[in-house]
Amino acid sequence: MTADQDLAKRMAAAHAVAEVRDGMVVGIGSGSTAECAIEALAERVAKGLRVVAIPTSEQTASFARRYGLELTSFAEHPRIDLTIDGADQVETGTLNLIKGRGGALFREKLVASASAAMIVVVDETKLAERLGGNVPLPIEVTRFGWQVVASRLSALGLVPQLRAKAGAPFTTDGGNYIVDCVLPERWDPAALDLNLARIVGVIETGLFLGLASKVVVGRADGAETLTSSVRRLPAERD
Ligand code: A5P
Repeated sequence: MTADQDLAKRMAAAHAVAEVRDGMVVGIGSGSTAECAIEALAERVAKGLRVVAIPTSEQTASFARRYGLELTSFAEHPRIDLTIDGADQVETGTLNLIKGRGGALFREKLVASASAAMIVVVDETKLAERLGGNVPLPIEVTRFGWQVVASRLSALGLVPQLRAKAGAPFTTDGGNYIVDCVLPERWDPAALDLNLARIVGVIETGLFLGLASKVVVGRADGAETLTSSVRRLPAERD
């Protein structure tokens, strides 16, 4: 990561964290930009802001603990006021996202879907006119029979590849596998989302449609906020 990219991520994180209010339940995302947000949030907490946070991965949980954030769970707080998370790709016109390069997509999506608002923090390299291209779509699948699931993904026109780490399949916090899928040149996000949901063995996908309320695009010298007019409220998604 270049120094400018690091600055851009911190700038986006600071802008998003400025929207956190006293008493909020905050969803905290995974990845390097979300970690910048945790640091910025911890600074505000040190100055007296009171919040509790729900982490989207074990890695985020331990990072947040190290920064002294108070963590909570859905048992105590089933609704989240605001989630701040990164993304692998943002479609600028719709604010639809691809997420999951870090492998935390299931918890990230559950947390986003339980949140009244979701602010996505990225640098400019994540912006695209259309989702896909050289960014694959991560899909979390069951370990049992993952090969069957992969062949059904192929039948939809995707090119799936089992994610590996240190010579073994990568395992998520939930104990599942991830297949990274190259998307076809032409595809319809809403139709693909529905088709994927019908495949037995697909736990969740990194396609985040209608979940982001805002995207803060950080730059070394400032940040720009993109706003969505199409976010569906949690009640409409239930
Ligand atoms: C984690 O599973 C992903 O969805 C991350 O949000 C994504 O990879 C962004 O990470 P960076 O902020 O490190 O690019």
